Amino acid sequence: MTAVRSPSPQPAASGAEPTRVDVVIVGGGFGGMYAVYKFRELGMSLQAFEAGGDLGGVWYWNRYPGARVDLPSIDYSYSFSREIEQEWTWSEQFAAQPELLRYIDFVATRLDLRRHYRFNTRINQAVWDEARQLWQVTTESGEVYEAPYCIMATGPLSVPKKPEIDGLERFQGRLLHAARWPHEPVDFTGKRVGVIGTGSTGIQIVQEVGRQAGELFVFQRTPSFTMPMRNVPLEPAYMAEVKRHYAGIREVARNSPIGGARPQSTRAFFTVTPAQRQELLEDAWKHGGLAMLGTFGDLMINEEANEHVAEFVRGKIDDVVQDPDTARRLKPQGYPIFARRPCLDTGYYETFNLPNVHLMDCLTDPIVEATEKGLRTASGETELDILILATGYDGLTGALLAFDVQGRDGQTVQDKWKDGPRSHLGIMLAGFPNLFMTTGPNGPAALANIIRMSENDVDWIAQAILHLRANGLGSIEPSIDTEDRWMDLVHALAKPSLINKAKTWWVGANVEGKPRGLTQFVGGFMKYREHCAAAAANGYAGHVLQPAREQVREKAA
Ligand code: NA7
Repeated sequence: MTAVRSPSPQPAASGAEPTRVDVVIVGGGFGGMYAVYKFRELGMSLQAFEAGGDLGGVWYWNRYPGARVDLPSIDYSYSFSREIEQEWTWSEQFAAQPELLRYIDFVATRLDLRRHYRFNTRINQAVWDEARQLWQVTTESGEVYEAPYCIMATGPLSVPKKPEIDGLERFQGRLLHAARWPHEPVDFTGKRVGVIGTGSTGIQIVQEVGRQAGELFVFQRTPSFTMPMRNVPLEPAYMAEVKRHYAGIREVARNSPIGGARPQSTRAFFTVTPAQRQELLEDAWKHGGLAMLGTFGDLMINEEANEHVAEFVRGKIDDVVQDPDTARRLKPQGYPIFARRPCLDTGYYETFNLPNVHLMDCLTDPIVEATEKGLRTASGETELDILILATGYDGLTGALLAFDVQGRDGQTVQDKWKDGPRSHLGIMLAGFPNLFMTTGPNGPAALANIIRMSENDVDWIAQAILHLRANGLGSIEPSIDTEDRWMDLVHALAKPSLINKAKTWWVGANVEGKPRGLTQFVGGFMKYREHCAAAAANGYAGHVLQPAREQVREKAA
């Protein structure tokens, strides 16, 4: 693993000449970090930007108590470097946020990635200059960078959703957003704490803060299905074994629907007897993690089968939660299990047996407004010292739509996506030459291991750019026809999926005014990889490739 040392460009001061590089990379999460490494190894000059103060993306921001990855750490880690795989040792099956940040720091330090970044720097605008075949990228403070290639590694979960709760500015206690958590520890001892939101984030917070706070009020609108994580420490002998077999583990991950190993079956639910089903579900429950999702092959298309599994989980809530009324309110109803992101917990339902933890059912008693002292619901005011918003993200499209991105003829992404996101593979957009996304909104980003996807996408982008440079080409973009065909496939696969039956960020239902619909590729990560490979075959047939204009060729020479 040798780093090719290319000089880091100095920023052009406002009003000064633009700084010219080969590649601009926006984002310092897993996708951006790998892109920086990859393009540096290819000998290209680059400049990367990150709005946060350091690398880590969502793991930099989400420092709330209990933050933890819900895929096994061994899968949720880079595979591109054998050295990193061998040198890094995970301590838990599902790593907590501090360990993930340590891993990110280890990778960044080992590969000397930080010197390519400008931190605390937001990009405002990216404009394609057709005559010069390059992107002009402008920072918030007006510095301009120019590059033939621009990579938006901005992630599917980087823009916190604005809560639609009136009066939050009036609240005199401490207001915290899970996705903008302070770097110093927050002391909940003896405090009256409110949490709004019971998705993956809210569940992780509740199970942790419920054991610390004086009183915890959980404002739940839609209950989620959550299953036991059954996290365990990874013993040295086990990790040694993993390190010996990483190549095989990666192979399994790359050829699996979610980009990671988990039990899975093609067996249809009603092909086995009720007793066998019960046994399989019990086994999966005991196994923990996402095993339940893999018990049967038809859970996301057969509503009746899905309902049986949902009822099994509801039964588990009854087994744990002592107060029957609380148990009833915690039970998700009216949408299929796994149609919202399945959550993994460690004692979440048990938390509601603690005398200081109160479930506030916003379905029957909706939040009206925040007040100086706390939160007012239809039935009255709850006084709080700390209010935590675990209200989610403007997912998948929010990050790119936050920029002013202008493609050919001044077309904006806002205009292109006014009826919902459209792209080819979630990587490229017709009309936006040489603009690349990693883990974009029409790939499997929300449904698969984001690190496997980031590696796949960055490798695809690198291959495309190398193809341009090797063939005297100045730009690449999918043809409208290619983009249309990809979107037709995405929609056709999504149509029978039960995911459409829940109101979630996966279908854009959590943000007011956002176009609704499942725009994710639900065909599985392994199939997605096949489509990516096919798109690159035959000299990128299906793409519009423009010859390089003179000055671009000179620069590349
Ligand atoms: P999610 O899964 O979008 O959950 C957000 C939660 O916040 C959800 O329970 C929402 O209820 C609730 N919410 C949002 N706005 C409100 C208002 N105004 N009032 C009451 N409740 C509200 O976000 P997470 O951060 O938990 O998880 C995001 C992803 O991170 C997750 O899918 C994993 O991939 C990791 P609602 O469902 O809208 O009724």
